[in-house]
Amino acid sequence: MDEREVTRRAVLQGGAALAGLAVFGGLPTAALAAPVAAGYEIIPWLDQPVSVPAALRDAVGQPLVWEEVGAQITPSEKFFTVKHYGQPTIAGADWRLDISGLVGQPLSFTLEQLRALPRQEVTFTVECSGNHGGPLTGLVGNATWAGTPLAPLLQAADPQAAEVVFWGADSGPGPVGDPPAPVVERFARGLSLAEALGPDVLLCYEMNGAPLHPAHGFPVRLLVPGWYGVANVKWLRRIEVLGTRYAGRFMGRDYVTQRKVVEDGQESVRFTWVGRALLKSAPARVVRGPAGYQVEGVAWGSKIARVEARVDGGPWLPTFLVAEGSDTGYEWRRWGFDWVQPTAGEHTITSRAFDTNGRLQPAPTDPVIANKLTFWESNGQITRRVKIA
Ligand SMILES: Nc1nc2c(c(=O)[nH]1)N[C@H]1C(S)=C(S)[C@@H](COP(=O)(O)O)O[C@H]1N2
Ligand SMILES: [Mo]
Repeated sequence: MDEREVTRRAVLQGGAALAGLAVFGGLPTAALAAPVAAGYEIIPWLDQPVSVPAALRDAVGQPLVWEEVGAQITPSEKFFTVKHYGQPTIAGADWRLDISGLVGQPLSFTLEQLRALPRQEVTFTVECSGNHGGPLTGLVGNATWAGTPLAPLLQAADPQAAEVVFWGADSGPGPVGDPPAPVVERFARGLSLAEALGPDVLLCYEMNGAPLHPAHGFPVRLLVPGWYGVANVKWLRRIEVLGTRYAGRFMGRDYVTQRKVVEDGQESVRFTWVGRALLKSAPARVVRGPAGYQVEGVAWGSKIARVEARVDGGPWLPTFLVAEGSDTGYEWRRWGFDWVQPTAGEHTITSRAFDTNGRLQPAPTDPVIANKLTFWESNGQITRRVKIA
């Protein structure tokens, strides 16, 4: 590969992309030091996301600015937040995590006790399942999370049933009855015991090397790598083993996908709750350098095998994957391609990801997307618009 190509690819490498050296050869250190090196310019998308609608402003904060995606890790202060019931104030010293319900041995932990237990890290791309479904498009970010594995603690509590509910400290109006009764509902999500015992499930107290920020769940949140954001309960207060399936708001009323299906010749609607993350990719930005244009993006939600992109609805082109990050399938892979001599004017860029199981990110016309009646789990292929001067 010629030197200009190396330099252009170096832009995509962003910050400390040392793993990339093996793939792309000796990158100039200057290019590694900054997300966009001197002489490079980001071309903003024409289709800029709408600002967070007033009705959602209490719940949704700081969506990702796609043009800023120039490194593997999303800085914590730029990481999106979702708070359905506001942000509870919790003093770390007073906080306790209880494991209770149908257990042989109820347990209770202080923050200090959890921090003294074996520490495990995972880099995981958290995406809200509402991302790209409605007007919002930046509800995704990649961070390195640390905590202690849940499985040994849950096992020590000797669970006697198969449903595990994770209760947050936050609560809001519980819509029971008409008119609603004056009661509140706590934020909670359920997992099966088998899911909760997964080796990567963490009681997480750290994000990108610092204690969890209050917005991200201080002192402790559940971290369930491979699942949509809603499973990752913040401000965790209690883990309860139940003898029945839990059907709170965020399992049975909200975060429920409705899809048209045809069964026995009859069209009907099927309701499924949002659970595991789905394969997805998105173009992130177009960069112009001295040697030409490069399109950069990310792909996540599964182990990424490859990503293809197309310009103006033309043939699908291969992209290169940046050799950075873990291969757990939990964190996004950055990809890019050299956009050779684009003509002046408006263009569209579309991407599609393939995972290592041979699955393909669905097109918007795929029935799995097209037959959806709700906006959750919108992992269809994304097209952005850009104008080349
Ligand atoms: N206790 C509690 N946990 C929660 C939520 C919440 O409102 N309350 N929102 C969930 C949703 S819908 C998402 S997408 C993620 C977002 O995590 P973040 O705010 O750290 O980015 O947190 C999840 N955990
Ligand atoms: Mo979410």
